[in-house]
Amino acid sequence: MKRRIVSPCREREDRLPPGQRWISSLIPYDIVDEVPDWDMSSYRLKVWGLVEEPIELSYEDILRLPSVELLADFHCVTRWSVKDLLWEGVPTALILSMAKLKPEGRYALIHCLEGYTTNVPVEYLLMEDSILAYKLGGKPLPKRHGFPLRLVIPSLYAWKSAKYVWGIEILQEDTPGFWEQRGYHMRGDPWKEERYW
Ligand SMILES: Nc1nc2c(c(=O)[nH]1)N[C@H]1C(S)=C(S)[C@@H](COP(=O)(O)O)O[C@H]1N2
Ligand SMILES: [Mo]
Repeated sequence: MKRRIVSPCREREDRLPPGQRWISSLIPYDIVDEVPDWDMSSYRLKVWGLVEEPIELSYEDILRLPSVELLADFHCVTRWSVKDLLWEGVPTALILSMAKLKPEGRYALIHCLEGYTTNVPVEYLLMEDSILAYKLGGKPLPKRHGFPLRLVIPSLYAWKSAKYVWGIEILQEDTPGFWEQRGYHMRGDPWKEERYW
């Protein structure tokens, strides 16, 4: 049996963060109108920056890594939340341990295939319920929800759960991504309503 992780956020007494309401299913949000198709033969997940051993993994390499199932809620800053999504993928902590984080590497900038970026403190990538997902609801991740690989960080607003991920850049300084440059919060904790500046 695959290891199943239940996000601790889902077990909180205040499971629904302040100012949110439950809706029944995900609404796709994208910064581009047309999400391009990717050439999967040349796709690589890269981790670089403040790590001892930069890594490059093909999609096949990723599918061979130990994976987990993750049951988690999803909270968009536009005030909708979705309960109990079942993801499957590789813990981001595993990927970072393969790359051997340097102690001064405290922030990550996540790079996506269509040009989106978002920044997260490394401690959030080390949480047991943060994964790079390639399945949703037991099926291969649909393109509109982030194929080939998407980050899922249940303890932050959904704009940090980047779709179409190809890169994790480890940095010393917190460096704003796409929405963070446009006024979204540098951290984005839904229970603290860290929506905008
Ligand atoms: N690459 C990429 N990831 C992204 C976005 C985006 O525009 N590009 N939008 C974010 C936002 S604002 C939200 S609410 C969620 C939506 O996830 P969904 O499209 O799977 O519903 O994806 C996040 N990840
Ligand atoms: Mo969002």
